[in-house]
Amino acid sequence: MPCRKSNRPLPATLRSALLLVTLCALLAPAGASAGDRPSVFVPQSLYAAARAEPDRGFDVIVQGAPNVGMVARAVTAALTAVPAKEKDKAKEPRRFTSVDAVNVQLTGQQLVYLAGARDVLSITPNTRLDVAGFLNKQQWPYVTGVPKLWPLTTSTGLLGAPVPPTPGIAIVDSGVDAAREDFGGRVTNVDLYTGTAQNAAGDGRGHGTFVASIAAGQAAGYTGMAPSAPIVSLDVVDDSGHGSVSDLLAACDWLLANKDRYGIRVANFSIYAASPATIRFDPLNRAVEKLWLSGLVVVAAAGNYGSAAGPSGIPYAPANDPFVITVGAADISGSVSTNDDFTAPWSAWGYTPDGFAKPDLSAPGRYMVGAVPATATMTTEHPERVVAPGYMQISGTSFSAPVVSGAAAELLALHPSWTPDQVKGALMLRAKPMGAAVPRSSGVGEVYLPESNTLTLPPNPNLSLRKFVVADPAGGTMFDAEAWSAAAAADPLWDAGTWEPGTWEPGTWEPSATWDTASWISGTWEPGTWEPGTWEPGTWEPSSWVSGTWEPGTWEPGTWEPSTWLNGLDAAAADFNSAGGYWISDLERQQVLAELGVTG
Ligand SMILES: [Ca+2]
Ligand SMILES: [Ca+2]
Repeated sequence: MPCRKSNRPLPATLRSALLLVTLCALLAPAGASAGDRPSVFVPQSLYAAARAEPDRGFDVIVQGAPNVGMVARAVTAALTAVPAKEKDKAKEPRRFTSVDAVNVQLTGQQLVYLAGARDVLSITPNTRLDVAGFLNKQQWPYVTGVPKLWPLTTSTGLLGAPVPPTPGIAIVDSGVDAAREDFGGRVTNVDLYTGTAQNAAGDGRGHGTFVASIAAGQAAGYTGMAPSAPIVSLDVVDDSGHGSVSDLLAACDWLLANKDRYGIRVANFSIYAASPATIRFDPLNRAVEKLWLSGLVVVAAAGNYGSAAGPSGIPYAPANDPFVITVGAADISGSVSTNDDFTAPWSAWGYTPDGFAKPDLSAPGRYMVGAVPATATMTTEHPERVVAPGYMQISGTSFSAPVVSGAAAELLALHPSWTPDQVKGALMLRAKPMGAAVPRSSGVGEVYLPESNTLTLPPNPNLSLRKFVVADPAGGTMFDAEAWSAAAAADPLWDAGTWEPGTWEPGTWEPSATWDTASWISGTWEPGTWEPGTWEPGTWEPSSWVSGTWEPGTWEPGTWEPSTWLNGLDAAAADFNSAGGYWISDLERQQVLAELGVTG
């Protein structure tokens, strides 16, 4: 029995001990009985932190083993056996009656000591979020793999702040209902709407609340991608679903001026201008490029004007911009595997007027369930889409974009040094092929976070554009679209010389089935597809109004599919639960205590 307490000498290295831990983790559930239960469940990140900082305080919940009722005594024993220094002594332990558990502040040393106590079941962080809330009844979060990252990004330190901190996500939309439990008080609302139509405080439309809940909701059963990310809502859309390019530009201004103050590193645009645009002249392109070059990851919805008949092209800003991450909508076919996934028939794809292939990648976006205020116009106009009080089921690239925005925030929490280019490269390089998608319709494939997260040096998919980044007379840098245009017109192979294989990790590049290497090498711009005549000034519409971009394509009839819901704790959810921690063997605990000079 490899997990039985052993009297053998301790292994020479911790590596050996960890190997045994792994084996125990695999074997314990089947072989362990109550009598020889080997260990205590501790999230891996918490245990590692306790090991690294034995004198630091950790605010934790210690839960007792079933039917023992001895957890308080075990905690007291630990506090006595491993006394904290006077300055580290914290508040009195708080005992609960509904569960045999104690909330206590332990030093790292005390935590390690308690991790082997016979009467303890688990030691988990006293998060400011409801741990049970990190569960989504839908399948789409498990397609992205994000639940595997939650244990790394949602634990909290002594002061209750997430460790590591997740950067803020700006939701440029119709506003966000800040009072909902979905957001746990993480929302800052900024009203930038200057039109004359009704624009209720919070979110009179409902669209922005839905988008925010997909990106960063925390409610039980409806957890979004980055449940501890601060949310900054920039309201530019009125209660009927309309806004203006002018207000969108004002939102970009606001972000440029305030992103650092609010810790914002991701901006979500599930919205696009109604007039075709070229990056040579469009102010919205210029504005989002400025944000990108200033360190902000800009994520844009591809649009819902696609057709099953063939590519629609991507003529609208900001989705047409080569720098930003443009996201198409995947239909996950009611399964977590991407083998049967395909591009939603209304999800736009194809070339931009400047010849760039879009979208860059895809994310689940069909039959999504998210938060909408009960009084919002989306609810009153489409009551048939309400699947639970305060929650609707809708489809659209509007809801694929926040999946990627949340994914970007998760990656930046774990890799704070990554640039927007690197975040885009990590997401694209490790996207999963969509087995049933029309070639090229999904970009490189579907976002899959666990593998993006393991990259150490993500490639820069915007590398070929970088030589056109110049000093901005107004400060910082800017993209010289005219210089790029001239170079592209003069030389169809304009970017061939900028390709640097060295930026890729050897052997990591795996072209997806839906994207070929040639298009990637050319920075998603294909020689020969760019024609100056593609964009005609005559196609401009004088109106500066942004259309209600989520309608009508997203109100699909008959979209309700019970099969897209998880039934209880299925395999995907169970995978998340087991991925968050490991079982610490008695052997390892003894070794750690020996290192600390404590007798266990
Ligand atoms: Ca609004
Ligand atoms: Ca699937």
